Amino acid sequence: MKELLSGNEAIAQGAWECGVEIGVGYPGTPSTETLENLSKHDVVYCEWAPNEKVALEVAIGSAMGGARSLVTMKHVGVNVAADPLMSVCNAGVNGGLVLLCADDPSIFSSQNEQDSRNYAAFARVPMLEPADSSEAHEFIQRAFDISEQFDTPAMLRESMRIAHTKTLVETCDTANKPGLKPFEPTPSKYVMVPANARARRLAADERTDQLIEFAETTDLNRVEMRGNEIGIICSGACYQHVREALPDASTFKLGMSWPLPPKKLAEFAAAVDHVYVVEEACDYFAVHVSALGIKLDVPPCGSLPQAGELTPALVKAAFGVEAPAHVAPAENLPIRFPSLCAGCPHRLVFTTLRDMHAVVTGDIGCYTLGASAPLNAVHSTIDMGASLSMAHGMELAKVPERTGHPVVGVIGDSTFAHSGITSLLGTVYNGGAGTLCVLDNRTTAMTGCQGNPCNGVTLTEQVRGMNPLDVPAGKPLNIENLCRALGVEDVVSVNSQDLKAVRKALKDAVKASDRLFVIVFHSPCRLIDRHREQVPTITDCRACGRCINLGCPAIGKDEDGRAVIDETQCIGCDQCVQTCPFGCIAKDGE
Ligand SMILES: Cc1ncc(C[n+]2csc(CCOP(=O)(O)OP(=O)(O)O)c2C)c(N)n1
Repeated sequence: MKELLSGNEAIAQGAWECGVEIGVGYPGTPSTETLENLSKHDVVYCEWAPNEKVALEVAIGSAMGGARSLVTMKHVGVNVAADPLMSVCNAGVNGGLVLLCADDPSIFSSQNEQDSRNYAAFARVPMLEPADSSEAHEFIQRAFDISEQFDTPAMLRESMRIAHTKTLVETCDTANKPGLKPFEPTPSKYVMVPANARARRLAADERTDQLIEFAETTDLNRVEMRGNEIGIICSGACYQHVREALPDASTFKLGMSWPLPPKKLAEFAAAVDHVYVVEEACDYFAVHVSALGIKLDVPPCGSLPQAGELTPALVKAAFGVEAPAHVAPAENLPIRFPSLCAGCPHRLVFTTLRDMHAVVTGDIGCYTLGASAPLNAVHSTIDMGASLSMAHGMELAKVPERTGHPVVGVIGDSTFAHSGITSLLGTVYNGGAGTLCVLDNRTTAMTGCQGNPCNGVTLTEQVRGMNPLDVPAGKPLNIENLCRALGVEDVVSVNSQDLKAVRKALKDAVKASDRLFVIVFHSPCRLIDRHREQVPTITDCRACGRCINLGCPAIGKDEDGRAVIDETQCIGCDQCVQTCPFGCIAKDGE
């Protein structure tokens, strides 16, 4: 059957067709929908792990137990999973093991730009790179075959463009299940003590030689000769850009980007006058192809950009091909800054921290928007879990004493479960002090409201229609009890929609500067709790700007600077009612 599928949908479909038994991952744009789609197939067991390291370890276990296992994550997730990856690459597999990593060139929705192909070269595991959904569907199946044939984990890399673009895919309506492989305990293969690890390292070297031979002959790597003048080495979405920008150029499309096929690349280079690499946001091919002794040319009109996603227009510009003029957007379009939603339970915590002039070590989630104007309350966002450990570091550097401003770490519920728990443990263990806030909105909002250990809603339940607010079958984590069990003595629970309570909790906590305080703010995300209350009205506004400074998208101002409420966006959360110092905002009858 022909279907129009996104790369993620195609990978899920292909994984089901080739008999994947277990899918495990941690959400992260642009990878998230892969596991959500795979879990729609009842026969495949899928779950969200608390983080990517755990996800990969679960998949290593199920693959070792004989089940074809898929693990999914975004590019930065591979950093978290790198520890098991760098050992399982030597141990190898039993049932096939494929790690899907979704890269984000141009940083549309991430904390950095990094190219996962470097991890394949680092771990010496085969890396496949589809260039459209049809290939995504095929390559996931080929990756499992390669994994089992060569006794290695394999990686499949997609970029945002491949993950979210829909193209036609020829799908099959029956799954070809190889079934579970027998499990034979083989400690010499899986117990990575030095004596075994040394032997496995040599086995991995032999495997690399076999994979290079495979790369020379596989049809995953395709030479398309269209003339002898220009030859371009490329992969993934960049192949599509090259075809569009330079339709007459010969191409070497690498469907397998690690290991490279040295002989085949040298033959291609010899067959053309000029050989170039076209890749985005990284010099992976440039470095690895040059290292094979192939001299690469610089495009006639200058190198391609080092950072960011490529487009056909950028490729054309580098090769001196005229491109249609860029159509500038219409003038005077209203500027829309990213902001927390109307009624977001994170907002009052940030307005309070801003007004207290706190130094806030932030984290990754919707609440990163606490850094945007007019909240301007967050001073760092580095990686998941860093808020709590960085707050401890700031305390060690005596920032509160030296600046007169309290340091407060702020983390979301999913991020707390991902890697905040060990950060908190480090602070407790070392006798640290300070104020740490967990913003529990009952969901992983940033990536599309997935369940997580704090609400206990499993992936299977959610795919079957469960709301994270419903009572789950899984076990929800009691954050307060966990913090107490870790040794934090001062733990308080606060309704994050109650401004007075938010202010009091934060003021009390920062006053006790020699103690460690954890405040757990609770209130559901407005995307999972969609009820709306009466919209308030504004009378005699004095244009003080306090409600405007909430940064609520439902509040604007008229020409005189007086506040106005956009009734279509307002959900009647009362944050502005509580904030107005003059009582000018109220609901009828109150
Ligand atoms: C290592 C890593 N994995 C995954 C992501 C994708 N991601 C960004 S924020 C986030 C979780 C946000 O959930 P939560 O902490 O509950 O905050 P909320 O968005 O609900 O406010 C995830 C999974 C990431 N940025 N980095």
